[in-house]
Amino acid sequence: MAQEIMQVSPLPPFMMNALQEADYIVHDHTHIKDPGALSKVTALVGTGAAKVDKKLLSMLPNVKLIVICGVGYDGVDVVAAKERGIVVTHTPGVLTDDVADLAMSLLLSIGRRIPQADKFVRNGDWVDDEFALTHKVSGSRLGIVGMGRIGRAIAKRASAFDMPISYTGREAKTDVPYAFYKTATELAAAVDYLVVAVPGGDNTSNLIGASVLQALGNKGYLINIARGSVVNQSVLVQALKDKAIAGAALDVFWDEPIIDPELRRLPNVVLTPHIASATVETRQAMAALALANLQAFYEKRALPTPVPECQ
Ligand code: 8YV
Repeated sequence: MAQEIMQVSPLPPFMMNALQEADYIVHDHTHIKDPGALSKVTALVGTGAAKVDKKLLSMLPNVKLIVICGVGYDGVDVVAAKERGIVVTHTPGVLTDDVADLAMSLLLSIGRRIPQADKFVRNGDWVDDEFALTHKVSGSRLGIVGMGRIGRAIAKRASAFDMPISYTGREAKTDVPYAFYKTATELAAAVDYLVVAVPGGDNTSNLIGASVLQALGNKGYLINIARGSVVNQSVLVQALKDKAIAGAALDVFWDEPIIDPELRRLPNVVLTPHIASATVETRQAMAALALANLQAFYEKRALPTPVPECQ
């Protein structure tokens, strides 16, 4: 019998196709309202952008699984899910390289002003002007907020650029050779580039605020490939306007895809549309892992990648 599942965010076509090929009946939560139909749904599927709160869960009496196609699941109320005996899965590991690659790309882009240089050439400005000198990236100091899988992959890449690496996190790790700072503010004061690589959610909301940006200073750059919620939006925009920091390169935003017009107008930013995991190879691997979790659940096998709280 075909299983009835519900998508809780738009799904990429190859995820949708894979679900349909595997014979799942996929409902869309923006269309299904009838309680009889809702009670047939046994699993929810969404991307990292999915919002699954207590209210939504209360409409779905028979849901037993939430499958997130993404490593971040901060939109899911895991506590409420666990109270109901619902297991949450995500897709760690398969996107680490892509996210770290984008973090380095953003770091180089903001440091060497690549988008601005590209615009300079396209606009014909080169004919009677010289592009302003930037600063050397190799050998500059990198601070990573969050030394998890992605933080480590960024550190590995930055090591090849001879960047001294330090980090902050809940605790010092015994298996990395990098300097540990207890707070993001102390870390920011010691580096040229500060990369945010922590999960979103209540524990990290507004972690990067005024004191961190002040410590980073007018020669420091902020890079965020984690979640917009980790950085205090208005404080960052003000710091960029005042040139209290040198610049920011952001792949994630507070209310994406709606971007603060003030931020869009600033010259000292590089902005990308949440593309850290957006390669064909990685999105396919994420979809395959999400599907593997779903299939394991219905076949009553151990789930490949439950979130840590559900292990
Ligand atoms: C995507 C992400 O936004 O994995 C995450 O946490 O933010 C991204 O990979 C996403 O979930 C796309 O499906």
